[in-house]
Amino acid sequence: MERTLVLIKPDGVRRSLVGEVISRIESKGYSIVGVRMMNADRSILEHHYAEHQGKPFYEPLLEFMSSGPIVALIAEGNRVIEGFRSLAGATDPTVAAPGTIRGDLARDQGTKVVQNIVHGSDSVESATREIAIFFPEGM
Ligand code: IDP
Ligand code: MG
Repeated sequence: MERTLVLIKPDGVRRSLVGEVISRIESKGYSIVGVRMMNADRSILEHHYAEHQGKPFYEPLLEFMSSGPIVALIAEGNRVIEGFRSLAGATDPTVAAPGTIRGDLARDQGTKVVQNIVHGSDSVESATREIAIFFPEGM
């Protein structure tokens, strides 16, 4: 069974959208098989966002992601990686389709980094890598 890593980012936690995000994942029919609330430290975020190192939004991204607690989730189901990316919507919340998490719940705040409520793994390889970062003891 396929698994993906979902993060509810600090903006989602601050705005009390943890239940809403989990509800959308469960309503779609996926199972939540792991959950962990945490304050992500810099080393965990550097590891998680290694592909973005050097980009102009990299430092603001790490700063934002460590600005408050996050919730890490493992969601499970056939094609859940693609399915959660579809539930999340486009990276830019201004143009993310209505009906998606980002399209319904986020907007451009004029910040250096886009605040868009959730992260979802984008491939089997990144899901495996990212789940190991946030759930090092396994799940
Ligand atoms: P994704 O979260 O939709 O997979 P990525 O390209 O992996 O998007 O980028 C990681 C995160 O970095 C995004 O979710 C968003 O918070 C932020 N980000 C991505 N591209 C930009 C940008 O062009 N400007 C500002 N922030 C960005
Ligand atoms: Mg990504």
